[in-house]
Amino acid sequence: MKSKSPNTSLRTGTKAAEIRQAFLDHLTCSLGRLPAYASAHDHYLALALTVRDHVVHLGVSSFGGKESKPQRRVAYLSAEFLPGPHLANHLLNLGLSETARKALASLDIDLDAVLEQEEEPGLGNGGLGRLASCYLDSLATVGVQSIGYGIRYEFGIFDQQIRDGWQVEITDKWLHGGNPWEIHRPGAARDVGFGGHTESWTDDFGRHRVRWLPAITVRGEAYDTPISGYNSDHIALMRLWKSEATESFDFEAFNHGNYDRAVEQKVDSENLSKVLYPNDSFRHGKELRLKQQFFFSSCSLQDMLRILEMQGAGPENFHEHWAVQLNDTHPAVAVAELMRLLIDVHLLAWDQAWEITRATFSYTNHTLLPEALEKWPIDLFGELLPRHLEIILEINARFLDEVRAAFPGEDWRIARLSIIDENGPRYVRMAHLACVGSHTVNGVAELHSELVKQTVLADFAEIWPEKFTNVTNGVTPRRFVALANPGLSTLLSKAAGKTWPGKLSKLSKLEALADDAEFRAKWRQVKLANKSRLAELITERTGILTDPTSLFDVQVKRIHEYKRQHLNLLHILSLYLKIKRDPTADIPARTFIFGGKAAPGYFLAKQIIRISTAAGELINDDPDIAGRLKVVFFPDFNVRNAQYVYPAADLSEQISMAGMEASGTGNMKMSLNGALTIGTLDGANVEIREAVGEENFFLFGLTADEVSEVEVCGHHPRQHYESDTELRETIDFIASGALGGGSGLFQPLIANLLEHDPYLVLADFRAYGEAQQRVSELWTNPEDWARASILNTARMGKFSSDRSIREYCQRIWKVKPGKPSE
Ligand code: NBX
Repeated sequence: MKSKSPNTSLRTGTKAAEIRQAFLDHLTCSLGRLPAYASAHDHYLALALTVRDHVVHLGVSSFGGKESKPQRRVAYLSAEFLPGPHLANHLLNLGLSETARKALASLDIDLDAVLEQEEEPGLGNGGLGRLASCYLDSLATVGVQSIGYGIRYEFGIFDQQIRDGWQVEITDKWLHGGNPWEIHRPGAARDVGFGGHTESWTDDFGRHRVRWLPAITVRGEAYDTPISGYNSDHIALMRLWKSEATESFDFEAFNHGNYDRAVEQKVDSENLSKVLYPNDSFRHGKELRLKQQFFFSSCSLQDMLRILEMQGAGPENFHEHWAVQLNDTHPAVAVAELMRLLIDVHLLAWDQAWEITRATFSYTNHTLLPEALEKWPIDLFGELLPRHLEIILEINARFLDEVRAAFPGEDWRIARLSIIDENGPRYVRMAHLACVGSHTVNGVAELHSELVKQTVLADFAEIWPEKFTNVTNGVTPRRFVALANPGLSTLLSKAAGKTWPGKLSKLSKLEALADDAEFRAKWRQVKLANKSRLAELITERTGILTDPTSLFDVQVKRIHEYKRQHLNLLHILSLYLKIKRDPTADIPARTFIFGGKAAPGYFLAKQIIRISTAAGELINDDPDIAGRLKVVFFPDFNVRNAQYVYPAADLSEQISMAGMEASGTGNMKMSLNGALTIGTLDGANVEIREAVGEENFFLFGLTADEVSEVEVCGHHPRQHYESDTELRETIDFIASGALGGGSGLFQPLIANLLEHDPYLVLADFRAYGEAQQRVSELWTNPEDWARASILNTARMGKFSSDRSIREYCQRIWKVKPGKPSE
């Protein structure tokens, strides 16, 4: 039974008349607008402020009360968040969508036009940032007191435009129209030091102490965005830090008449949170990046100590009050910072501080890519954070002493485990720091968690096997089904009851309906409507006409060689050549949809975008093809656009080289929306296939073990080229310049495939083509396809982020959600 809460009336009892009045009040009093002169954007701001009031009310009661025994809270430290537009999501969570629609309609305002006005906060690159936002959604939903800490980048991930077929990056000015969701908290501001030196002193008990005298201090200003939960009285907070210059700075420099220096330092301080690094799979060796990482880690830990003090507890109780999750190694420096705060500032003894630190942190690994593993040159680290380097060296010395004692004479082990990489120029290895400083380390899908233990952290897994675990990622069904796919949602509610968005395993009730022809017809109708909606958007954004009755074959994600968008493109071009050779070839109509951003400096990824736009230019208007194949590059893939794309997918392309994609979450979003997957045994694909049934999943390609074998034995991409006629003709066709731009345009990509092929595109080409053939065959039988589609949705209950969060709560954070599980 649902417990009765004092806030229920706030949600369900709210009338359209109340919303209408609050909206008009905000329009007049908060925005200073006469309703008659208000713009669509003013309408958006006024409704956002109205809804924010409701959410903040819930927040104040869920965080505010004086509890007899405060619960352990969760702090999710993440350099990235990708929440997507807030307004529609809050309305859904609060059960106010229809009430708000009515309220606005009574003023002749269309809610959908208002929702269109919202600018989404693009404070992340891709999967990792979106996962952080799904997790805040679920933390609020299952009822855990939690704060997601991060950086309030002034410029988020760039907006992508396609010009002459190439990606062009445009600055993301997401704050330009004002941000009604955030609340500035001047009282929570914290100062963060950089540079300078350390000195020793002796305390009253004659103990040796160290203090850090930074050369520079930057102020972190706190901005809170409330995150509501579905049908929940809890909210989570997203607390983002903005860097500013401290006044003391300006005064000092001004007083010495050094205006230039004062201005320079002000600019430097403000630059810290200016811009998100736009790379999702490559370490940034830049000093500013390390500054960002330390800045938000330090502000966040100081904030947790401040809250602890308000609760009347001391730093020795830190771990009892806070479970801190490190979202990859980006905030790993927090391990050293918590130690510093405990021993230098709060004067705890080392051993006690270390116990607290290790009981506090846990670390999630999201990648095995060697080029993404963070390491910092020791000199750079020492200059920026001299005290932290001392602490890290001390942590390392003590840790390695323990290893030496346990494994005498095994020096190789010491070198491999050390937090300091000493093979050549010395580096601080952040994954090692995170692992040593955490009680638990997890990967994000079963296969990935195994590979973490066998590869990047193998030496740690050997000495601490119990530290390692898996929590398979999940996605929020609220945003990615209930909001994104209202047609399907209505059908799901009728078939499985209305509670599925909060209890996703209820979808299993659909299974029985897969064999019901009438239900299948409705299912197909919904999909077709979603495809028509996307087709319109595609025409609006690209001018390309697509046929919603064709198979919508979708690959949307960051552009990266390991994700192998070029494998998909080779297949498309091979189909094109087949039809050109034989116009009667039996190939059902398909629309290939790509979307995703390439890191601005990643040349081959940009070539992949260019080749997909070139394929579209070649194929889309070719009279011989007569509309049977279309290729679309959908520009500026982001959370908002994703909500149109996922519901329209028939086929979900999850074709990374096995062992490379840690989990994937787009794979979950599409399968949940009834797409069938064509995929390798990589990341969460393995578990998706297990869940939906192998007969409802198109598997192909080398396994992770086979890939490692090929890597050990060496491989010869040219052999595939030479032995496979279809592959050779396709590659030759690209190399001939037939895609336009001259024969040299795609030479780098072709040369890369033929000479190196690091992600085994050519090795998997044949198996991929055969799997695609099976896709086409099933597609020609719409009833069978619909049955498999229904079973995909029905069996995806496991992949709700609520399930993931409950696992973190139970197995890692040791906190009890307020809402009992299903
Ligand atoms: O994290 C992604 C993985 O590639 C996905 O397989 C996984 O599903 C997802 C969530 O666990 N990793 C990712 O998105 N990484 C980054 O965004 C990233 C950002 C900055 C950076 C390195 C990686 N320096």
